[in-house]
Amino acid sequence: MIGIVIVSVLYWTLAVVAWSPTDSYAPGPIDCPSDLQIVRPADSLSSGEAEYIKERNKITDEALKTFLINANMSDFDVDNFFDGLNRSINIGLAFSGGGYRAMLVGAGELAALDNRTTNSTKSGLGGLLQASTYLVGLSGGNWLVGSVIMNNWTSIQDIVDHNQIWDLSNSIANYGGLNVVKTVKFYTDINDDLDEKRDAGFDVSFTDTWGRALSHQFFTGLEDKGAALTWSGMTEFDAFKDHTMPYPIVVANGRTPGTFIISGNSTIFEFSPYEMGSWDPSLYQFTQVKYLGTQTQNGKVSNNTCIGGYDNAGLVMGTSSSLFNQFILQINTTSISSTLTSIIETILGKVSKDENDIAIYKPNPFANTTDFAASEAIVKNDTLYLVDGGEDLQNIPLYPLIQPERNVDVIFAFDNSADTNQNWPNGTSMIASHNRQFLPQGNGTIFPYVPDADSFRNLNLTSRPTFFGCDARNLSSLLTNGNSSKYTVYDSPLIVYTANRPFSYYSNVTTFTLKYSNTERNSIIKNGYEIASRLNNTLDPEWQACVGCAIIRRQQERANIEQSDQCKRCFERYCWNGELDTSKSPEINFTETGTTNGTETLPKNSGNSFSKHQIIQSVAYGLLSVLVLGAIY
Ligand SMILES: *[C@@H]1O[C@H](CO)[C@@H](O)[C@H](O)[C@H]1NC(C)=O
Ligand SMILES: *[C@@H]1O[C@H](CO)[C@@H](O)[C@H](O)[C@H]1NC(C)=O
Ligand SMILES: *[C@@H]1O[C@H](CO)[C@@H](O)[C@H](O)[C@H]1NC(C)=O
Ligand SMILES: *[C@@H]1O[C@H](CO)[C@@H](O)[C@H](O)[C@H]1NC(C)=O
Ligand SMILES: *[C@@H]1O[C@H](CO)[C@@H](O)[C@H](O)[C@H]1NC(C)=O
Ligand SMILES: *[C@@H]1O[C@H](CO)[C@@H](O)[C@H](O)[C@H]1NC(C)=O
Ligand SMILES: *[C@@H]1O[C@H](CO)[C@@H](O)[C@H](O)[C@H]1NC(C)=O
Ligand SMILES: *[C@@H]1O[C@H](CO)[C@@H](O)[C@H](O)[C@H]1NC(C)=O
Ligand SMILES: *[C@@H]1O[C@H](CO)[C@@H](O)[C@H](O)[C@H]1NC(C)=O
Ligand SMILES: *[C@@H]1O[C@H](CO)[C@@H](O)[C@H](O)[C@H]1NC(C)=O
Ligand SMILES: *[C@@H]1O[C@H](CO)[C@@H](O)[C@H](O)[C@H]1NC(C)=O
Ligand SMILES: CC(=O)N[C@H]1CO[C@H](CO)[C@@H](O)[C@@H]1O
Repeated sequence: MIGIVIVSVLYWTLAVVAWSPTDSYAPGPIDCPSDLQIVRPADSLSSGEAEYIKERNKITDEALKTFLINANMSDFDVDNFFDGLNRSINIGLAFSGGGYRAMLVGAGELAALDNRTTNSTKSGLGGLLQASTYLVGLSGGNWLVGSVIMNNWTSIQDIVDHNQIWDLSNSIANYGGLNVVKTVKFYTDINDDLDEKRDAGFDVSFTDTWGRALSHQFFTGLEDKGAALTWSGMTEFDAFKDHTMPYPIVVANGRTPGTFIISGNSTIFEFSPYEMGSWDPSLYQFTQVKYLGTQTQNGKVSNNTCIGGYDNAGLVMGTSSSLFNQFILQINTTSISSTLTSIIETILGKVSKDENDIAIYKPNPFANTTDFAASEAIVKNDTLYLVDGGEDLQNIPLYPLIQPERNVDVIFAFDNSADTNQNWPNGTSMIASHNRQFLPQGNGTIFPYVPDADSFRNLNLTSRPTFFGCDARNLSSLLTNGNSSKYTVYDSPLIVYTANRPFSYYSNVTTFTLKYSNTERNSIIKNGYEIASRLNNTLDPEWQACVGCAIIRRQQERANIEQSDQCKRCFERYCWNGELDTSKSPEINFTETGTTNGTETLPKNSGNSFSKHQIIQSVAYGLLSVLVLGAIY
């Protein structure tokens, strides 16, 4: 048994060709055509994505047929529906941020959609993942997406069964637990990696440390713990080459230099396998991920020298989740000892002075790009500053999926945010995404109407999945906002919103809980499965069919096809009908133990600050070790 494990790990290490040119964390020169233009305006999909989607759609068409047949929809002829299609149905999946909670609840939700999960086609929505075109993650949700993708398109079933990654039994700051030697090696290895990048002539930021640390949990099977694993390298995986995986996207925010708070008009960046950049008018450009680190002049490679290996997979995942910024913001609100606070503030103070609290991408590929529209702040700086994708409150990464160029029909939005005091979602992220369309940064995108946070709670819109934008024609008043003559309301996807709820486990652990036993980890994953499957399809035996109704809705509207009676019933059950209830409701207490059926209105009262305290302590010790070791080595 042990022999098999060792052999398979070795095989994997040798077979992956996703490495940086230096075979280490340091970026280094790679060949590229002379005068290569690596920046382009964001007026279309990249050719790489367009090609991928074309091939992927051949697979999703078939997988969607299978899913819809399995969904047992009445008065609906699957073949007939597909015969009438002149395009493919594009399904987008979006997994929110929220630390390990979001990663693990999201993992259960993903498992419910994955036909590789045992029995998921019966007790879940198995096959929906196979029928999906896009898979998007942000912060904790990006750890989920990145872990699955960058481990050769593994499955949650496999992660849980074989325990090769996601050992969270010790906090990341205390990696070895009682094994102090292991912890010391963890920090010295990270320190060495950072030195190599520095020695190669590149600035490192705190996010480099964070990304390397995360990689130890996510790329455990690799001998170098992912030091040389590149994000663009995923294009070398079989599951990418044969288009088995949905097209993955990870979201981060641009931070205006000199500010901490990110507003709704921040620039939203996305990392896809081929490109990094933004659709927002404040940038409206994309560059090739593979060549990050390359010196450019007006988007052209300077000096005929390209750099590779800068796009380390852990760095990209760490960028989308630069949670440490939030410690800086929250440190004064906690009750930790003043000595410790001052130590942490000293460390963090040091870091932030050099703008090191955020991810530094230097050289900035967009520097001096005068040919395309873009804001002064981003283009005029030699450094590109990126932070956690959730810092503009849009904690569900919906933005890449509402871009009309992507032609998405339906988005499954999994919200595992901690909005309320008790760490449950309350729709804040949906509201932020709705509001953004009215800002200049919205740039003609359409996002359906959503109610306020009180109504989300009072109308039980977080107790069960809720469909938004059920009737595209109702969105026509949104179309006039922005210069959108090019688009129609049918370009705005229907959104199936699903919030974190307790079924068999209280999966509302705080965002800063860093330590999970395998039992706890698996319980949260199981609860996630129950959320997405409406308790294994027991709360609503028609749940699969209702999901089918949501998927085909936009096409039915486009083609003017009447919904079946079953779909009409589904929509009455799941669509938000525009009703509001803004009252401040009284608290309702419900049992802390045992299984709930997930439908109760959740109480509002004060949460705890204990684990925040704990985490800041362990982060402080971790940082201290880095500093101490940094001084020694
Ligand atoms: C990735 O997984 C596929 C099966 O899904 C396997 O055929 C392939 O060898 C694996 N690749 C690596 C590099 O391990
Ligand atoms: C999962 O779905 C894919 C695509 O439809 C299919 O090729 C594969 O056989 C299915 N796997 C299982 C275990 O059902
Ligand atoms: C899968 O379903 C079968 C038949 O209903 C059942 O016997 C089996 O225990 C299930 N397996 C799991 C892992 O749930
Ligand atoms: C780039 O942004 C940083 C951080 O705000 C600032 O200190 C620096 O002066 C800027 N550089 C240029 C060339 O504007
Ligand atoms: C965002 O909007 C606010 C208010 O409209 C404005 O003060 C601020 O400068 C804007 N920030 C950016 C980065 O555009
Ligand atoms: C051009 O490349 C050479 C060799 O790599 C290097 O020595 C030189 O500094 C580079 N010049 C610029 C302007 O980057
Ligand atoms: C925390 O409080 C101290 C003292 O009041 C202040 O100097 C510091 O800037 C505050 N830090 C943050 C992140 O607000
Ligand atoms: C922009 O171009 C000017 C003129 O070539 C140069 O001096 C400046 O350093 C460039 N700025 C950046 C951020 O590359
Ligand atoms: C919803 O969450 C936001 C963000 O945490 C919070 O500010 C707001 O008070 C919450 N509102 C309700 C009604 O729960
Ligand atoms: C989780 O939710 C339950 C019920 O709302 C609440 O009693 C508990 O305090 C919450 N736990 C955390 C860590 O917020
Ligand atoms: C929300 O759920 C609670 C508890 O199950 C129920 O009492 C209430 O009537 C529901 N409200 C609506 C608008 O469905
Ligand atoms: C539809 C729309 O408004 N698109 C605009 C997005 O922003 C870019 C850059 O400012 C414009 O060129 C587009 O026309």
